[in-house]
Amino acid sequence: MGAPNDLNAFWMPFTANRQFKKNPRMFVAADGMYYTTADGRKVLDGTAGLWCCNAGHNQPRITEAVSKQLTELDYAPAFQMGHPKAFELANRLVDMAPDGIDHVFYTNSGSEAVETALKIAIAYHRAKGEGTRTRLIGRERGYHGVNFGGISVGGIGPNRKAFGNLLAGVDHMPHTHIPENVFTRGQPEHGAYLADELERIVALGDASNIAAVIVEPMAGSTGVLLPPKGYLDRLRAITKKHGILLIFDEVITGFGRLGSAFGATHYGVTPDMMTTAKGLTNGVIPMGAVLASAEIHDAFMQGDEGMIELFHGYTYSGNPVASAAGLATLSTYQEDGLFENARDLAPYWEDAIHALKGLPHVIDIRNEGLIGAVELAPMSGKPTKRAFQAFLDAYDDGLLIRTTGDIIALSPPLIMDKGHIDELFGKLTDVLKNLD
Ligand code: PXG
Repeated sequence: MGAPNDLNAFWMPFTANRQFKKNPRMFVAADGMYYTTADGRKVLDGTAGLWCCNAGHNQPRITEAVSKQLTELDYAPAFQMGHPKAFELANRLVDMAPDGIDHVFYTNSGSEAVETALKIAIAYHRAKGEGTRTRLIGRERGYHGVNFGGISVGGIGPNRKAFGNLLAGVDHMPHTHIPENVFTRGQPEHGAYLADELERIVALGDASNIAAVIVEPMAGSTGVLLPPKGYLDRLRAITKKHGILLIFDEVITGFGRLGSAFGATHYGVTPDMMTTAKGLTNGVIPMGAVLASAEIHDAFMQGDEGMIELFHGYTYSGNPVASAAGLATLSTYQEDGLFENARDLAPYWEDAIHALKGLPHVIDIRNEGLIGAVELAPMSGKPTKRAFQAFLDAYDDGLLIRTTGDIIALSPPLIMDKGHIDELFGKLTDVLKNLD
């Protein structure tokens, strides 16, 4: 048997395991905007954990709600049984969502929300008598979690290459990251025309064979790619014209990241379904949710009322403890005005991040709401190394950032203030100045 503190047994996700275990980085506590490391140092959380702790750490209302729920009702069967908080949370989510999005299907993660939405899309068309609509369309550089559907519609090469045939019947639109838009503040001017690529795919595959298009309104994981002005509207118009469902993957853009409840509300474009997770429970208890239009939901509510309408669900769908965490999280966002805080701070954040222009290796900077990216020129012959070194140096300096390729991504908790922004970019400036 391994000793409790032996690091060997835990096969860590998306981690260079051998490198990590030689020189581990451990957090042992967190409060507000800061983590505490095993050696007692404070680290400013520049990434809200993994883009999920939007209300910061150790939020008393969430902690209390979870503790209380554990003693009141720890678990209730998810199939053919219910408990009040899952219904209450669904109503709260629908109230926050754009008009027309009226139903919630619970999952345990963003990846499962994506699989669920893709399955619902295909089954919806079948329920309407259009069973040939099975093809799915994603986008290059898209991240939709790590399950088979998600990596199939996703567009990140390394996440796909080792895993065989993936799903059949998938096409990809081009990503929206074009050189004309470097150093743009907020939404880029150029690139709405890239949505027209969908017309090309429709012409090749025929709309009668296509179930859905899935995109992140703002592509987070690949390194913060903002939608060009007019792009999402055009995608909405083309999908509608062809009877294709539009799914927004809002796992990162949901719950205030852009200064509004969702990317859909921020950009003023309403999809047919939205996938969420992360900020839904402030990352405290795993939970995801698919938000769907009444039209989709109602297409299933046909026939014998005693029959199960959708053969899909998880043991932990709407788990009571996760539901309690979700309710307390939404109350915290609302009562503390955190989405408004993100919106109010956004101009200060924008100025602070763009002030990094001119530092060594910086080739692009992008931002919106409380999210941002600093793209570095890769070291010759060693992609990802330079940004990862920045990550290690920042951690040593007491700042948590996230890197993907040679892009530094920032997505702090929405409780932050101007002092935290100054601290974050002060530290990052020092790191970038001293980077090889
Ligand atoms: N969709 C989107 C848009 C995401 O960003 C998922 C689905 C999957 O969610 P789960 O809960 O299954 O992980 C995500 C997750 C990063 C990073 O640093 C991004 C994610 C997760 C972990 C790290 O870019 N996105």
